[in-house]
Amino acid sequence: PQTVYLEDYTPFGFIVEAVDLTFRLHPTATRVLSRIRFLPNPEASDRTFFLHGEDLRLIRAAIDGREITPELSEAGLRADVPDAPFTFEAEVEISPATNTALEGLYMSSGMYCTQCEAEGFRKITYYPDRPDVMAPFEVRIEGDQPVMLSNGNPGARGADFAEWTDPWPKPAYLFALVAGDLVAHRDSFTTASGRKVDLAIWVRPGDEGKCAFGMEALKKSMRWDEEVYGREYDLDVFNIVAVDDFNMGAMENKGLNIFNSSCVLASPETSTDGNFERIEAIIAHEYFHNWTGNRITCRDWFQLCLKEGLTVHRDSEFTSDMRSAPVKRISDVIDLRARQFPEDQGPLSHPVRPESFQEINNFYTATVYEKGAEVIGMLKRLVDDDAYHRALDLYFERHDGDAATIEDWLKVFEDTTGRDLSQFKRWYSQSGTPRLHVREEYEGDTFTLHFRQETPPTPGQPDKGPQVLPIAVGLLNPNGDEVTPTQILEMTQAEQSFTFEGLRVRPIPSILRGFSAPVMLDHAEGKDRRAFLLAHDSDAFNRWEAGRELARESLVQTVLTGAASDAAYLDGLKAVIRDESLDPAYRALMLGQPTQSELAGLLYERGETPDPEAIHDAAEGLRDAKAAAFAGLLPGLYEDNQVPGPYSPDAQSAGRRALANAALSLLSRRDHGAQAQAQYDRAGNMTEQLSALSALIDAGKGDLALGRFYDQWQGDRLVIDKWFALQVMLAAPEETAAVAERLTQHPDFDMTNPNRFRAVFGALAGNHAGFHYRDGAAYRLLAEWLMKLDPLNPQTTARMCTAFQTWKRYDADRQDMIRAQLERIAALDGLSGDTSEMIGRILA
Ligand code: DPP
Ligand code: ZN
Repeated sequence: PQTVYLEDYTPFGFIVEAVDLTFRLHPTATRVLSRIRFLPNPEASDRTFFLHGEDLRLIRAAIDGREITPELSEAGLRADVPDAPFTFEAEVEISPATNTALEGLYMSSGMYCTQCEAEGFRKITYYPDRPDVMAPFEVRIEGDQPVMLSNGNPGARGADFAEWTDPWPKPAYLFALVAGDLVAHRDSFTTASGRKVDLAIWVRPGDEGKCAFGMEALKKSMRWDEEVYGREYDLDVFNIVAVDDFNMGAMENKGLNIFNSSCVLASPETSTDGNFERIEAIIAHEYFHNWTGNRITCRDWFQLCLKEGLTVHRDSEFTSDMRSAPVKRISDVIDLRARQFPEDQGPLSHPVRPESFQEINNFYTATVYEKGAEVIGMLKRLVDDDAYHRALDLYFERHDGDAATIEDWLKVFEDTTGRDLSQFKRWYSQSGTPRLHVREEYEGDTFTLHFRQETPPTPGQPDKGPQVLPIAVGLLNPNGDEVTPTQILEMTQAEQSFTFEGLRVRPIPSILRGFSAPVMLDHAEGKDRRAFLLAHDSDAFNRWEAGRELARESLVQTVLTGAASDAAYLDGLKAVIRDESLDPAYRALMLGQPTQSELAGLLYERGETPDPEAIHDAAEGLRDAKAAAFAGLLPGLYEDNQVPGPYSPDAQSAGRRALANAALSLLSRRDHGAQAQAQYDRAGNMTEQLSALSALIDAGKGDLALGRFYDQWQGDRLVIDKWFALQVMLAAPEETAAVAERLTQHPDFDMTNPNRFRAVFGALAGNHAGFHYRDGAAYRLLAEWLMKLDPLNPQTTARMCTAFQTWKRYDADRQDMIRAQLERIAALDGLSGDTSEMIGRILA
């Protein structure tokens, strides 16, 4: 595999003026006819005419109507072309039905669909498949499918053809085609300037009843983007299609978003509250890409964070506005710590804007997306909301229609605010999670915070410079009142101190409020201090974080010394969860505790070798301790938060269910699942059904319910995914691998469906103590299945290799076992470039 470097960027030698495509659909022999108008690009020096193309059978090619015999290779086509505008034509044949990689044009349950980001269009026809080549597309689809869709606005159509015109120049990665037996859930939206847009969600017959929620989310997103960013939709139609076999969550193709069905189909009976919230966020995310991604796209794939970081930031803002902002922030930080921190602290660490790659599909990562969004959040904090929106207005005005870069992005902020962002730019180029250490000093009536930052070495980056850190700080009085409201301290040096004058009593600082920078904070506060902040902090995030810190410390002490769960933590937590003035969703988050994987990372960070079984026992012990300490409180909490009446997925109701179900999970540790069984028997929605089932499995009473659940839902692929995942996720450590292996033999296990594969193996990797069980069975099982999947679907295989990314944390025996499995995969004959790059980086 070849490595591509950011610094090697050069523009393409030609401009594409217009693209005309005709598809003659056939499962194994689809013909794609292209007519592409090229002009010499005055800004390019290299006029080599090379078009990407992979797995294509070339039938004929012509330039200006004259047949040519181009030079073909595995990667594409080269030809001699005139030094003047010309039309290139080609006819190729492809086989969607045998395309198991789910990249390019493929079939999913009899339906044709496409996935072209990042480099899938080259599997459809010969084309300069790079995001900086943008052109308007005309598409004609010929076939006998009842519904045939592409990007843009609909044109002529007949019984056996449909035509589509997309007037907005776009890169090939945003091309889409869908054809099949589909039904529409329709609606419409009138834009701020009064244009009516026809909206449709297309699904397989039988799924019509699962579209209403997604449609509402789409309309809310369209309105929100007008109100908050001044961005209107720009075509006559907006189509969404649900597809069962899809590598990603969803794809923002211009005017024709394609969704993994798990990320759009929703009904109270089959979807949990968590599913509903996620669907709303993903619909918003893909819709927001219409401006941040499509109208303004990326110059090259190194700039992926330009559209992804910004669009994740925008969808987080949207969710905060639609639901609870503190709950969203806490959830985002939980997710960042679970997915991005381990990546940034291990062998796969890379900058938000990577500088080289072999396979771009391997860089659709938590770092590019979620850390990319954190970087934008910091920028906004540093310049303030008002300047942020002025900078965004300038960005849209200046770069509409462009394929832009991070330099362009930062320049609009510099031009708007007059700030120099050259040091801030390190957030895009420097990998690794900064550690922020803080020391307090109080003298006279002056309180000083001394900060020190450092970022440990990461692959390819031994030395780091200090980063710009916006540190949100507030000060409290010992009586719990806030004496200094939140302010942003802007740290730019390796060591820096900030003073607060005129404080007659020593204040208690609340540092990094709202998680104002994605760092690991090292603040040697005692337990009492944390308990104080848990009781009094006016910043909802830091109040939660204080509880989290107490929980972490309690768990670490249990692991290292066998100490009992911390009574101060349990007392403080009790006061919070019984406080009815607090949002139930927030209280439910308070009842949660750090994941076992997070604890393993924390122990490793402190120079200890994490023992997964000891961590598992400590985590279970803390749950038991909560169940005992809150025994008097839980039944009331459970009863009071039942939500009567018909199910509604709104944030309020979901929050109450979350709290009731958190209570249920603790209750069932003492009543052996009696309450959970009662809930299972009467459950009227998936949230209640699934949490009851989890509590039953946890109490060792799940077998009967699991059987009933399967019988009830065996016709519903998405629900059966939950059935697969739950069993592996909740299996006892010593049984986890065996449970997963048994499930792979189930007739419903289908490795070619990414959702099903992830249901089993994502859950296997997520069951920390089970995955790392000392016999190594789970390592072997995962490796075996990755080797089976790689020839079929390299993208999903490569993604799942991340299960091994934390391997250096563990003891020598586990490391040996994991290394053996990684080497076994690496040695596989014909291993894909995707997987080979991932294994190489993990082993390096
Ligand atoms: N479809 C993926 C996303 O929206 C990649 N663009 O993030
Ligand atoms: Zn995206």
